[in-house]
Amino acid sequence: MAIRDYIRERFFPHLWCSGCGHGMVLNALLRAIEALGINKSDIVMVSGIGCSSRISGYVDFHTLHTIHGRALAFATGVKMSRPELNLIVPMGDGDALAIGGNHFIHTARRNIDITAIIMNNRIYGMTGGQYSPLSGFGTMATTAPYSNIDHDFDVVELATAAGASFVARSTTYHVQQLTEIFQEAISHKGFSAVEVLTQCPEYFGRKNKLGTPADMLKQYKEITTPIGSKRKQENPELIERGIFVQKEIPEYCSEYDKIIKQAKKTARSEAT
Ligand SMILES: Cc1ncc(C[n+]2csc(CCOP(=O)(O)OP(=O)(O)O)c2C)c(N)n1
Ligand code: SF4
Repeated sequence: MAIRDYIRERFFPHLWCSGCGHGMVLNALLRAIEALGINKSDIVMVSGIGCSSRISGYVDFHTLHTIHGRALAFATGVKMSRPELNLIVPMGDGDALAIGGNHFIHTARRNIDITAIIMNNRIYGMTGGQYSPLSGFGTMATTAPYSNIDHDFDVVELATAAGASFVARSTTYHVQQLTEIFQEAISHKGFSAVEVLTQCPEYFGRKNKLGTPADMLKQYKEITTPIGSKRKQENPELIERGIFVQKEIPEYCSEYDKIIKQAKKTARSEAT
C-alpha cells in the first residue's frame, strides 16, 4: 500500500499552521506504517483533543476522535475488545500528561499493546498558547506573561518509571530516526511511549522568541544527541534521542485472555 492510500485526501489541506511540526510527525508515522506493510483496516487511531489530536482526521484507518485527555482510556477499551488490531494514540503534551497524566501512567503500568505518541511542543497549541506541564521553568506562555514558575518533568523517565516496556524519543528534525522508532514501537508487543519534540512556531516559538520554524528545527539538532554519545558526557544538559527501553514483559490482553479461559474452566468444573 502506498502512503497516499493511508490518508483521507478529502480533508486536505490540513489545518495546522505553516511550519507546525505535527504534519512532520504524521509523515514519519505513515512512512513507518508503509514500511511495515500494515493493512489500513488493521489499524485503529484514537485521539483526544488538540492540534496534535487532529491527526486522526487525516488518516484512512479506523479512527476515533474522542475527548481531551481520555484517548488512552478509549484505546484501552478498543484494544481489549479487538486485541488483534494495532492501536495508535497520538497526543499533545497537555492531552497526554496534564489532564491525561493519570491515564498515561496506568496504561503504561498495565503494559497493554498500544503505541502512544506524545507530540511535545511544550504548549497548549489549540487553545491559544497556555503553558503545559512540559513548558518548563522560565518559559513564556500566554498564561505566563512574566515567565513560567512551574517545573517540567522528563517524559522518558516518567514512562520508564510507570513501567512502559518500550520508551523512545526523537524530534521532527530527525525524521529518519523518528520513522525507524515508530516502526519499532508499532511492532513492539506491549505499551510503547514515543516522545516527539515538535515545534509550535505559532505559540511556543513566538512567545519564546525562537525564530522561524526552520530555526526551531535546527535547535532540535543542537539541543539533542544520541543516547550515550560523547557529546552527552561533555554536555549533560543535552537531551538524549533513541530507544531507552525495549523489553518483553507479559502483555495485558494476552494475560486477560488467560484469566477468561481460567474462569470459564472453573465455571465448567463447578457446573458438573
Ligand atoms: C475536558 C477538556 N478540558 C479542556 C479542553 C480544552 N482544550 C482543548 S485542546 C487543549 C490543550 C491542547 O494542548 P495539547 O494537548 O498539548 O495539544 P496541542 O494543541 O499543543 O497539539 C485544551 C486545554 C477540552 N477540550 N476538554
Ligand atoms: S497552534 Fe501551534 S501546535 Fe497548533 S497548529 Fe499552530 S503551530 Fe501547530
